[in-house]
Amino acid sequence: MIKSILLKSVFLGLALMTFIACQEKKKPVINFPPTDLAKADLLPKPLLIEPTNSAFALDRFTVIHTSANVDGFPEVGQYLSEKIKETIDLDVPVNGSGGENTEGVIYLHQKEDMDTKSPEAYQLTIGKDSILLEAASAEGAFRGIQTLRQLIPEASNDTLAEQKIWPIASGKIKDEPNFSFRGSMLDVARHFFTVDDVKKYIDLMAYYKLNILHLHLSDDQGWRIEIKSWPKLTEIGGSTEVGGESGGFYTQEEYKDIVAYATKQYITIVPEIDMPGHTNAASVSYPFLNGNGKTPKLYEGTNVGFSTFDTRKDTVYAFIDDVVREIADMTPGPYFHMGGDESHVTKKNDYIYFVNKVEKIVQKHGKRMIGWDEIATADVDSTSIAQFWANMDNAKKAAEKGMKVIVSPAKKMYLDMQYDTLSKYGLHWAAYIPVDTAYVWTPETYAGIPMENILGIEAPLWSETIGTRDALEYLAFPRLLNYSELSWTTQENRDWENYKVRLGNQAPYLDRMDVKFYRSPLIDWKKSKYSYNEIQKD
Ligand code: TNX
Repeated sequence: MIKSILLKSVFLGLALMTFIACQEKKKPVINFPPTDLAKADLLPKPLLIEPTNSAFALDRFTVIHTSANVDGFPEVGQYLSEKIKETIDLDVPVNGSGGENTEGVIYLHQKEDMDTKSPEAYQLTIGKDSILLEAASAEGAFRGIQTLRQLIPEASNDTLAEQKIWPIASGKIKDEPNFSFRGSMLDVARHFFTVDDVKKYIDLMAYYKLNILHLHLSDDQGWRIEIKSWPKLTEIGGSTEVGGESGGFYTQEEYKDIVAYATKQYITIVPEIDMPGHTNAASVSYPFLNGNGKTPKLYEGTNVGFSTFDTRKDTVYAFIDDVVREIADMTPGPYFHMGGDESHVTKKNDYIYFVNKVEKIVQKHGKRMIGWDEIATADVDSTSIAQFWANMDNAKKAAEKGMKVIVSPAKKMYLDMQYDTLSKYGLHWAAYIPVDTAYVWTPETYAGIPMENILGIEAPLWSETIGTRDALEYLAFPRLLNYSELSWTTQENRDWENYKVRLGNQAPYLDRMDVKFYRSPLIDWKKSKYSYNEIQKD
């Protein structure tokens, strides 16, 4: 009896929805979930959400219209259209005809006075008939469309109807980032990762509003970027990796391709050439660089701190000038990272002398120098940036010098730290970092330096223990999403209990993207047709 009543009401519901959907154009009144914008699974959580408890119907009559003569807006509209197509197989034309009709339009509109300084700020006003996304710059519009993408349901609400509708909860969102520098780092030196691996990582970063990708391009075990004036760096230095595997490197064309791919998604590439330590691969290629008196051989192990450049040789600086010049020429972003960590066999005075010299070279080529926190022990300029990873005193020293600091504490943010003792990959020299530990801390106060000195945060992924994309994804996901929220969302808006529900609801997206993320038992992962675990069971 109960069963038949239930069946009848399901049938009636479906019939009603089909009827609504079959009405010729003219938007139906939509009164089914999701209509509460405040409950949407947005990650990172926006600054302000005001629900109006109705919905916009995304369907095959929807079009996108953008500010036409503003740099980047039409491209952002095109990007949104492509992502909608990829996700739900719906064609949404951009800047074609039909936009005069005020129903079913997504507007991407430039608004110069956003009453905030952040170029990444945006406002979304979702009504029944239109969605208005306003931003002062295309960068802001790009961040805003990530929010919009996250609001589109994975499946339409009326799968049996001819006219499918994807309802988007209505209301207003005002949003801007907590930090302007929101990064992650890939160590492509200990193990090499292909251009496609990096591009997939960039796609995922963009969806979660991260905007900096730092590439660790050289280390003892490998040199990964073609330098035309010093070809043996990649011929010899790029030939191996940890464990004796075959290594690899990016040609300049490939590097430029990565940069262009990132730029299109408003992500800045920060190239790192680590020196004066972590330079064995360079010194094997050109032994004159070597300063520790030993004849170097290719290195496939995982020890650190045994190599150094000769800091008192002019030819070493001529070499560095070429390397910085060639890389700076291909890098539109403002930064060049010179490493500077763990130079255990470089004498203190030599280290200071070296960092000062390299800083001048980096500046000469128009870039702002970043280095790991040890560089604060040299006489660095206040325009240079220290990346705090281990030594709090160095972070404080940097702030005292008026430098900006990037917060990347190994104990909280190293993506290569194991989740727990059972983790398949990773190290644990700094800590075990389960998913909650990676979220429940405060980057704003952790380093004990004033907020105005904090440029932002970055989560590095070192690759001693990972050689495949699956292994990379196991360590990076889901924790990268935690860092997206820690960097974008204000402290007042962060809450673990609330976050963990939104995180669990990212599983359908991550599965669709075929991300082999670690299904932490702390999280209730939402199931979907894309769940690879489910597929494997079939
Ligand atoms: C420390 S962090 C390093 C890296 C290692 C990493 C492993 C830093 C500046 N140096 O060389 O890969 O630990 O977790």
